[in-house]
Amino acid sequence: MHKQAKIYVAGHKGLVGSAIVRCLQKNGYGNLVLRTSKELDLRRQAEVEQFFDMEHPEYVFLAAAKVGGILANSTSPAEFIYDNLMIETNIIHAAYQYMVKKLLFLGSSCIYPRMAVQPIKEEYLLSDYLETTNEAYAIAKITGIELCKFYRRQYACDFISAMPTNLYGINDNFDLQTSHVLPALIRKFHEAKVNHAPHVTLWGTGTPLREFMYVDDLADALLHLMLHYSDELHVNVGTGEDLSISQVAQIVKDVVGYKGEIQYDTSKPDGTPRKLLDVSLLNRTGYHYTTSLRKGIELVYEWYLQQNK
Ligand code: GFB
Repeated sequence: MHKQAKIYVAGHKGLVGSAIVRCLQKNGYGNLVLRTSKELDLRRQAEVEQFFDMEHPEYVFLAAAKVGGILANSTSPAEFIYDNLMIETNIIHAAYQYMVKKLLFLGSSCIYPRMAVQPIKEEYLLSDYLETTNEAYAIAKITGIELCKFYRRQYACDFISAMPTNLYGINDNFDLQTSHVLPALIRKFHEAKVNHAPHVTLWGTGTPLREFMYVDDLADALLHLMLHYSDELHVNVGTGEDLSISQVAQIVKDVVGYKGEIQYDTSKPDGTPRKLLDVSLLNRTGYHYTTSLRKGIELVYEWYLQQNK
């Protein structure tokens, strides 16, 4: 991918898309094609084909998606499956029609079976039942992986798929109903500190284990895969390390400097007990993550304070 290549980052305003843009610009790729969802509704095939016909991007990072935490996924399954199926199908098919040189599709670690053997290898996909709280999103993302695989097989398209673990970073979603856990913890502990609240209430039991990757490390890994990986097997992207929700809550509590108590609302779902990714395939391609969880949380909290002065 030469430095003047025309690169389309679908979903460039989101947590992952904006990190990909930062990473591309940091590495000298300046010829980026970007569209907001108001400028281009990726669920409408005619609009997507018109866009590809006009712009003819050479490379595509498919980071556009409808995403959310455990509550959003479990309360809006029809939106999650419809929006994500339409977005990925339209972009992948248009990339084939308009002869995109290479496309990278982004899924999620929730594609794997709820009780998969840990750490989870890429080959465990579709080997057992999915986690019910996010099966709609998971089925849509599994379909994206299969689309890339079959377009490679039938049309020789160089379309690859990456499956990131739980992500966090600047420009995340901090809405307490729809966000993922880490931004929710940062906001909850910050607001409790500012308001001198005696306790913070978290969801579930605090016992599930999660793996967290700083989004700028993910973006580096995605550029690395775009440059160096070309095969039909999707690639897990993560740190290979996990901890409990209670443990990560303690780190956030300490970084924020909150001194009160932590309580758990067990009426809220825990979700899958664990989803640690086996990242040996990624590591064999030569990529290793660099930002520790504590450092990443410190960077995000610093950014959060700037945004909420
Ligand atoms: O990050 P999260 O919403 O999604 O929740 P998943 C992770 C764990 O944190 C769950 C607990 O056990 C939650 O119960 N948790 C505790 C909280 N307090 C909170 C809180 O205030 N907010 C949130 N959101 N969680 C998602 C999938 O699963 O993982 C998505 O639903 C996607 O589709 C994403 O795959 C990567 O990690 O459980």
